[in-house]
Amino acid sequence: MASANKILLFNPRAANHKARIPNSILQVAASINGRYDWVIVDGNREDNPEQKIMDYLNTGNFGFFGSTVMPGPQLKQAIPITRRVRKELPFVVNIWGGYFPSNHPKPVLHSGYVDYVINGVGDQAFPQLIDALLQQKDPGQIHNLIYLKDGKLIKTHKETLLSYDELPDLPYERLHEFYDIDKYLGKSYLGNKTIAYHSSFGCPFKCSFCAVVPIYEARWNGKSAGLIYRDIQFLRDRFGGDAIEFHDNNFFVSEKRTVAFSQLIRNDGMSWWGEARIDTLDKYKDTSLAAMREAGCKMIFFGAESGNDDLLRFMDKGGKQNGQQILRFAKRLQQFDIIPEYSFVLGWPADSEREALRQVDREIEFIKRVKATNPDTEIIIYVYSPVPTEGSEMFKKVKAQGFSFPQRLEDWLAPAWEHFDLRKNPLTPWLTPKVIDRIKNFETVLNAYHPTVSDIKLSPFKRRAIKAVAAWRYRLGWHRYPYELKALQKFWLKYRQPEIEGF
Ligand code: B12
Ligand code: SF4
Repeated sequence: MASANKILLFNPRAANHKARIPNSILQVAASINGRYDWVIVDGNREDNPEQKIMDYLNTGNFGFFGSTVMPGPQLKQAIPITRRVRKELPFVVNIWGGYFPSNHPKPVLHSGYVDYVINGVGDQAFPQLIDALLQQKDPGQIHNLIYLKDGKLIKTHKETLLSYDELPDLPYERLHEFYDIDKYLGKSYLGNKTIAYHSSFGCPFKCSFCAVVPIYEARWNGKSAGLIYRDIQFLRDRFGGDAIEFHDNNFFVSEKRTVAFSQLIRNDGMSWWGEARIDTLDKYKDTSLAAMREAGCKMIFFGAESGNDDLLRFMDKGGKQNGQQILRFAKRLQQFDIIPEYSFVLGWPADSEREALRQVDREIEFIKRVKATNPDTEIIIYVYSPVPTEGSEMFKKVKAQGFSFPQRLEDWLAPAWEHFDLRKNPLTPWLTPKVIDRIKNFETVLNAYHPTVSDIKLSPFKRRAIKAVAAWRYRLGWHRYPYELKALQKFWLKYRQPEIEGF
């Protein structure tokens, strides 16, 4: 079908409530905008995205179906829909990109219905692949591609980084023709119309548990402050955006860029949030932290991970972060009225249930110390879920203990693997139900005794009430069977999980 060169880009449903600007797929759209005709289907904004996709493709004008895929719930739409496209329209080329296929290309390509995986950044690889396929050229010279040739997996050279400043602008106006952008700018702790913005590739560190590492191999490139500010001004003036969530893996790598952005935005009255490392931000000057707060930086997410220095070393946290620093830094941020949001990962690989329980108890004790040091600190708890960081000591230990990922793509749809992706129910041999219960029960008590400020629906009365009910448990360390708290939480509390239901 020579005329079938339109491209359908799909963002499978990832959020149950708050749909936000689908930056992954929008940036891919930017790479072909003006060169190829494209449409976008956002699963977060459609009741029946499958029907919509089939209606588009059945026009016969489309040659390419591209889907972005994170692990977890996005697979629930990406797998069956891509499979159906292959079955009913075998001439359409199916291309997946994003963290899941980049980190798990084998099951994806061996499924028989995904033809190409874009490995990491797609801004050059995607248009080049479309060009090659339309011109019937061998795609073997294109960087960042994974595909099967004669049943063999081919991985082309990996370009880990591109210069963000040289990328084309995101086609917001065109997205608005498909989906009203106002509805992407939701109410949050930060504001009434919160913009989701992504301003940098990668991360310069190599934590051994992190999915960003195999993709970017410890490299980072950020858009310059002036260009970020220009986009934010546009989204503010055109669509009424009044707050920003920076979706970068590590927004604060460059102090110079952060300060420059703060200076630009300081008079706009916009609140903002982003993700950082404790050791990086601890090196920032006091004047920089003050400038950030003055410019609207209200809260920062940090991977604190653990209070145990041996574990921090084991996870390659750069060797620069330690328990004392985590505590001290929580206090330091308090002076600047910036809320530290610390995430801890519990359930690291352990040789026995006893050891796993001991680790969990130590972390619980540490988290309580953090709260005592700066009660404003928000705590997020994850359960460790392995990612394929080949070569790291962590992943070696994980494999040695008998853990392996599913080999068939469909197997990722099993509820247990979905929960695994959500970092809630690991399929890791060392985490027995007893260990999981201990983590969950503590989480329940902690979130009742310290309800999150970001739950904007929780009234001061409910906040006080739930805290009072939980007080004895928190103080005495009696976390078992917290049924009364679970009942109250069900009605009142919404535990903040930045990457599950929104930041
Ligand atoms: C926004 C976001 C979300 C949003 C949803 C986004 C959406 N699509 O609607 C929400 C908050 C719902 C979310 C949820 C989850 N997320 Co999330 N999310 C992100 C975040 C912060 C930004 C994504 C983004 O917009 N990036 C900007 C774009 C430009 O970059 P990109 O996605 O990498 O895209 C480039 C390439 O990957 C490639 N590409 C990507 N897609 C495609 C598609 C095609 C066709 C092509 C050709 C190329 C291509 O080209 C793009 C341009 O270069 C990322 C971290 C990050 N900074 O990327 C985590 C991230 C992707 N999420 C992650 C995870 C694990 C989750 C969860 C599954 C679990 C959890 N507990 O966090 C949940 C799932 C919950 C659910 N209900 O689905 C992990 C994935 C790691 C992994 N193990 O593989 C990340 C990397 C965070 C992290 N560091 O751990 N997430
Ligand atoms: S600092 Fe954060 S994003 Fe960077 S490698 Fe470590 S966990 Fe991943």
